[in-house]
Amino acid sequence: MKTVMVTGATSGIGKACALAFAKAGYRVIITGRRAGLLQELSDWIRGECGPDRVYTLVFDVCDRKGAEEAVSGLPEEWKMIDVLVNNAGLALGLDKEYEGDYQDWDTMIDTNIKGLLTMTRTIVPGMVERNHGHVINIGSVAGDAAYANGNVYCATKAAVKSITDGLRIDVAHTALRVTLVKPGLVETNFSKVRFHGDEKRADNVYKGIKPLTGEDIAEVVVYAAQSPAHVQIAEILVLATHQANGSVIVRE
Ligand code: NDP
Ligand code: 8X3
Repeated sequence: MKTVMVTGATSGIGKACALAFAKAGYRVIITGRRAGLLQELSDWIRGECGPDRVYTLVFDVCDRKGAEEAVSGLPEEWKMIDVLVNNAGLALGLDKEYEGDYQDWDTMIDTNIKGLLTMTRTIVPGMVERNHGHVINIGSVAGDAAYANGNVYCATKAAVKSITDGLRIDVAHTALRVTLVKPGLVETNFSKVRFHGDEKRADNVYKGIKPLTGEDIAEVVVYAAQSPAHVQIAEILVLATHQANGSVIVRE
């Protein structure tokens, strides 16, 4: 049975990926900072899929030492990770670059870029050693081109694109596969987090358009993971039907 690790599995796309992989027969390592939500998800997977199908790790991807210790503390039977889904990430603020908040910038860079790199640096050496593995990074349409007030968030996702392409080059001599999934508007907690808990402002992001769901993205992620070993889905851009790119959204 294959083992997948999903970072940021407490909510949204990560939670949907964890559930989709569990339903597809994988053993799932779920990670995030909120232990209570991971416990609920773990209980559900245990109940529906079996007691040995889920393992929980609580850590912050920005805490490099904590992340490394969490992974190295996995029981032997969970250490051989077949698929790493680097999903944990966030946007904070939607401000003009010359008015942005330093703390928001630091948190986005530390999480979306440095956290993803920490997980890659921690998990991929074992994959290379075993000559087997798949890294699936969650980028964004925001990484294709900057949109108004998106500046630093867009830059972090452009970095995820470069980091993903770089890894694909660096493991091209192995059997590892590297995939970038770039969603457009997905209705999750993303906008609530971006607007620091302002639910009204968050709801407006999805007004007048049918957004994607976490499940829509999870289906694509599982598809990439399950493609034959000689097929490397390098990059997928997934948009809602009335979204054309990061800036063009046609609302009713
Ligand atoms: P959610 O806010 O619903 O989920 C974000 C997840 O990331 C949570 O599980 C959260 O877990 C985790 N996370 C955030 N910071 C950290 C951290 N420091 N350490 C560990 N886990 C962390 O948003 P989405 O599901 O929408 O976002 C998931 C990914 O998808 C992000 O990378 C986002 O940029 C990307 N994305 C989202 C889109 C959208 O429209 N929603 C579109 C394109 C890409 P916890 O708080 O428990 O730690
Ligand atoms: C999330 C999608 O367009 O809100 O990356 O930035 S968007």
